[in-house]
Amino acid sequence: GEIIHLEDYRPTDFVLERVDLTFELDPRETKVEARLIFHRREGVSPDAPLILDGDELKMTGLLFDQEEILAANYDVADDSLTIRNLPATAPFEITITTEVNPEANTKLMGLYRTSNVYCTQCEAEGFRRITYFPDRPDVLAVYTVNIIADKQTAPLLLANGNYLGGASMGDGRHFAAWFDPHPKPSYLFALVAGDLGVVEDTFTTMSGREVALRIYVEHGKEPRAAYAMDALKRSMKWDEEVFGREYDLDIFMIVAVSDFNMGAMENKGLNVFNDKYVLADPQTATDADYANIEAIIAHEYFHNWTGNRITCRDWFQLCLKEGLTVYRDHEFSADQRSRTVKRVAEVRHLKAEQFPEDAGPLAHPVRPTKYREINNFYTTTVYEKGSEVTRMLATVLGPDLFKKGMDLYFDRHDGQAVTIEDFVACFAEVSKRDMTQFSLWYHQAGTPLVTASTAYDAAKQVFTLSLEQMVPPTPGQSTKEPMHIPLRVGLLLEDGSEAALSSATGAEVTGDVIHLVERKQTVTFTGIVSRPVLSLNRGFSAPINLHFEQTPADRAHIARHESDLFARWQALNDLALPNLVAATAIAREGAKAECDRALIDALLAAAADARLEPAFRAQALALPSEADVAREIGSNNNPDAIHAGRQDIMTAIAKAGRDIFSTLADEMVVDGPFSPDAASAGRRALRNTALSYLVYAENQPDRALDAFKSANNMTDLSQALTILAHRFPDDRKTVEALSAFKARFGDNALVIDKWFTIQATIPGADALGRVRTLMADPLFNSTNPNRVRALVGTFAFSNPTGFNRADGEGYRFLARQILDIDPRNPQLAARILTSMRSWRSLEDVRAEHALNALREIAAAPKLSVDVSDIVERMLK
Ligand code: B3K
Ligand code: ZN
Repeated sequence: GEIIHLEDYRPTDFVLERVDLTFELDPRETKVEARLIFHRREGVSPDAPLILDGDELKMTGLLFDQEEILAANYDVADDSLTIRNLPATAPFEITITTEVNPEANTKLMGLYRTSNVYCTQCEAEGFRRITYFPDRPDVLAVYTVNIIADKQTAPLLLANGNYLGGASMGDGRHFAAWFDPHPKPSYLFALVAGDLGVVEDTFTTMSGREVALRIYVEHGKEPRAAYAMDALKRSMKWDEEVFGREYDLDIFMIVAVSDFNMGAMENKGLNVFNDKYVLADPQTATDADYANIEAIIAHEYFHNWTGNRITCRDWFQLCLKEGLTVYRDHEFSADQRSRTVKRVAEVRHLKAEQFPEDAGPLAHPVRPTKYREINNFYTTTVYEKGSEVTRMLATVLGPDLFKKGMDLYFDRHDGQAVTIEDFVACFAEVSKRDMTQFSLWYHQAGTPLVTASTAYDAAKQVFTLSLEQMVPPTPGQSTKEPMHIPLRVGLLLEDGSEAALSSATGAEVTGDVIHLVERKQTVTFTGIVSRPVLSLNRGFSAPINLHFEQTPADRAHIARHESDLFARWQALNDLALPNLVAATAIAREGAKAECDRALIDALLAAAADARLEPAFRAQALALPSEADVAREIGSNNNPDAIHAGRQDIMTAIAKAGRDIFSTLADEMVVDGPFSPDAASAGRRALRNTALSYLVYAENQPDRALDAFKSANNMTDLSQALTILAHRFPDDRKTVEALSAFKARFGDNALVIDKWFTIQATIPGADALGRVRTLMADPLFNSTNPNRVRALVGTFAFSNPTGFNRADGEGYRFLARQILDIDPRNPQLAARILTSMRSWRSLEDVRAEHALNALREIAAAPKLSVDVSDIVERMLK
């Protein structure tokens, strides 16, 4: 658990030239032989030893150029292997034999077993659990992999690259050999062996090469991989068309497994996926599932260029591949679906996940400078804020220069392991802009706060916009420099037109972008003929918190007239938030809150506006979440009051809009066979939103029950069940619906996860008892990460009133769960524990309980580095 610092980076002493691996697979005693060819790097002292990483390894053999190494010349520990007296210049071969136990590998890092399939996960530091190795991303080598296994139980033998050949061995075993011609770091290594079904297709690349595409799933699940295959082909095409990137092997494979610590992994030519992000059909997958599958298939495929062909020099550069690849998958989804709706979903997600991280004890820069456990830095800051920084780069440069910069990056760094500085330098070079200040986005943590105020002088026809920025202090960074904040703006005039921004002085303006670069800046616009309504941070061009006291009338004007549809959604959100905050205060006093007419009118106008696409209208009607309200209030939070206040506002809107909602519920019925396309999904979303409001207005379950009974797809079915469970948890009809759902889908793990999730998120203090009961259900499985996340994770992350019970039982429960999970699977435990990252913004009584629960975890003996790193940072 040492702290690793960015400034300590230096290249390895030895250059790895080639890797030859042979696996003799066995569920409990797998033999791995690694033949590694090295030479000493020029200029390195001839005395320097070769030091390789290891983790929980048992070494059974060690050779130098096929000869035994004298005991005096090496030291073996379970986390490292040191070899001395190696040649000064000549290349040499080290052969290491290790034995590993895949079945006992519950951490799901390295080589493990899932449903009788051998599979690997090596990022970030899993390869060292397979053999001793220079396990770091700047060590790139060409790999040959031989796999030997029992033919009956493992007819399928896969590794990275192209298939070389294979044969039976006569002893009931067989072998296969794979060769990956592209030099890669060990974290991209993968091996899969077992008995799986396959879906096959082909893709012809832009230069006319035919690539074999294969998706492997459990036997019988092949039909559920069709959508993933379609998404893969669309991703391959899109990356050629938009980024000019072509695939580079003869075959591209995806394997879906049911035990996986995260979403998926971009191993070269052999992606391994959590089956949740591969399998879909109308009866079992929701529209959100389809959208996630499309996005994650694309994300992992896009890594082939942003991550694999060009990789990271060290793990501090993680956002080099992750932030950029998230940006690419966001753009892909925007092109495949609705750009505005996608942007709204992204911003909602960013604010719900990244903003709290950036405002709490786990805040860190997009490019961190130190870590204890790298697995704890696969965060929403590195991924989603990293993507926003890439988006801002495109905004600051404009599309043409951004594309030029990307092309230069691909050209210049193909085959290399590079840094954020290398990446940014490409954009500085093509734009001739000094990117030093912009780069602060990578280095300064915390969400900038921009305060805006305006004045209009009718006589002079002058409009002034005063901007001030402040970046809050974060752990380890008490003072901050002003950032380069690109703000897209619109000046909406009374007659519905927009004022030209070309007259602006006081800031650089390019197109509709104001470049805020000083701590304080005043921008003056002349020739403005009427008082304009300012639409600020259009499209969420910068990931900031904005303080701008705008009248409800101006916000309503934006909500109705902005040409930027994202800004319309933002304005509705800005209208709703003060209502929800006020309602919270009233609920805290035990009274019932009223809702402003301006909000109701604006929401209902959007709901009924047939010119707006249904998916957008659904987003407009989805009020800020309880977590959004908590963030807006900022401190001394009482989740019960937030919940009660929000219920009051929902009910008021529901009653006022009853006719509109009832019309929408009828109009938005989707006829014909199910199709997961964005337009149909949008209609379902709007219909289900309308249904949910109607249930608020009527306050009885019949309508949801009817929807549950008549649903012919999982989106409608799970939405109806959610309404029943959340609104009428103890009603006999709800209990019956829940058991009917369970009986119908009992053999489908991914749907049963939904059954757990729906119940884990039922609001109120009774939730904990329900979660405890569900943990005793035979379908609960504490070793399957998806199941644990569906019940324990969702309860902690997504049930504000249940988890934050005033008596602190929720926190104590979580602490016990973390301590129970940690010895088996530290990554999973550490991730779920981050649900407590905002504990300091709770009111005193809850905060005290949360603190005690965190202390209980911190005091436990034998914590993993993963959990102790998180808990210690949360207590600092
Ligand atoms: N690169 C992987 C994540 C690996 C997480 C390791 N703890 C998936 C992705 O971002 O595409
Ligand atoms: Zn990624």
